[in-house]
Amino acid sequence: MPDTATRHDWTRAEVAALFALPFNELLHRAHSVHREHHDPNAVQVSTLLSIKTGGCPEDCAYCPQAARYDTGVQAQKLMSVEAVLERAQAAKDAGASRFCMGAAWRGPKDRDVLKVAEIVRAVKGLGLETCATLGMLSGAQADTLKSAGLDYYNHNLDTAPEFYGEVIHTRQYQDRLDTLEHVRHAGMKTCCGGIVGMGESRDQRAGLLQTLATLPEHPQSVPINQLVQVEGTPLNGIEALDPFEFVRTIAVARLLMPASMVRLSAGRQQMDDAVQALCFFAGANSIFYGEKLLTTGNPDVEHDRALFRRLDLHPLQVVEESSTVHADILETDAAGCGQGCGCSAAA
Ligand code: SAM
Ligand code: DTB
Ligand code: SF4
Repeated sequence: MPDTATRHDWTRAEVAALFALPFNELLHRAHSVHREHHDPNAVQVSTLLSIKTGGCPEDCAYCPQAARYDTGVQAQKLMSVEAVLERAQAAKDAGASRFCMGAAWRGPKDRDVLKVAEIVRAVKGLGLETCATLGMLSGAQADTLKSAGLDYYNHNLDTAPEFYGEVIHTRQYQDRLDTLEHVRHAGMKTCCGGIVGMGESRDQRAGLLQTLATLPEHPQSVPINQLVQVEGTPLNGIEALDPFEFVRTIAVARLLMPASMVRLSAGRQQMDDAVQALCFFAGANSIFYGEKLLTTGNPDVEHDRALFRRLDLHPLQVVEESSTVHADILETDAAGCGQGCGCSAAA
């Protein structure tokens, strides 16, 4: 039987042993744990918007928004509240339950935080869950965002501690851990994961997941990104990861953090539908929905609607304290099962 107790003391060797399980055994265990904690047919749907694009001073070797790489990304300043609100309304109308806003900053200035706080208040007012990823935050900045109604803060560890220095030189792993501490202390939920396919070893993928699973609390959302290779970035042209290794990473994340939402994040546009289906079986239960991530592509909406239909998946309805955020990315089917999946099963 799978070990279903939620643990915070995983060792690297234990995590590596999970990666080394026969593929079918690993997927069986991960799916069993998944079913104990989640509806296996429900997928949480988030939409992502780049509210401040490009021109970033950091040197993350994967990122098209770093100013130092010639990637063709045009730097843009912070969007206005009105412009973001329009996009948030469109995301809500398209069926997203969470709106995630990304900014290409090393960390925001205090005056930027005040502007983002205004944006968060407005988006929250639409009845959407809010998430932001703005780089490093001080404790006071995290408090300001929490007061504005920010539900989640996305800040990824990205890779194993010992591989971090090969990918990013302009900040330290400890800086990431410190920001996560400020976010937790402010009372926000953390969205924290990483990127695979950057040339790391399997043991280093295990190291990333072990670090995530031994944080003071498991991140409520765990985005697993597959590297999107972008021309002009140092990691462009690197050997692509075996898709089954990506599925294994999702499965191990599910086993280590049973109650968290595991997001099949960047890289879906480059991924075969069958691989995505395996990821959902292995325990992924969240996606970004909409044609763009921050600067790169995501599957188009029609494609995802069809995929949900083909796999009988339905968008997760998020229950908030005072209301339910209804997520329905498919046409309503009055005669269907009532879960917004467009199927013809009776309620
Ligand atoms: N600047 C802030 C930061 O780095 O925390 C927020 C925005 S940054 C673009 C958010 C995350 O996007 C990164 O931590 C990384 O995990 C992910 N990301 C960036 N470029 C990517 C790529 N080419 N492929 C996959 N994930 C990527
Ligand atoms: C996360 O883990 N992945 C998203 C979100 N958090 C902000 C970002 C993916 C970015 C992919 C590259 C791009 O579109 O620029
Ligand atoms: Fe800047 Fe974030 Fe991109 Fe790194 S990942 S270059 S910090 S935008």
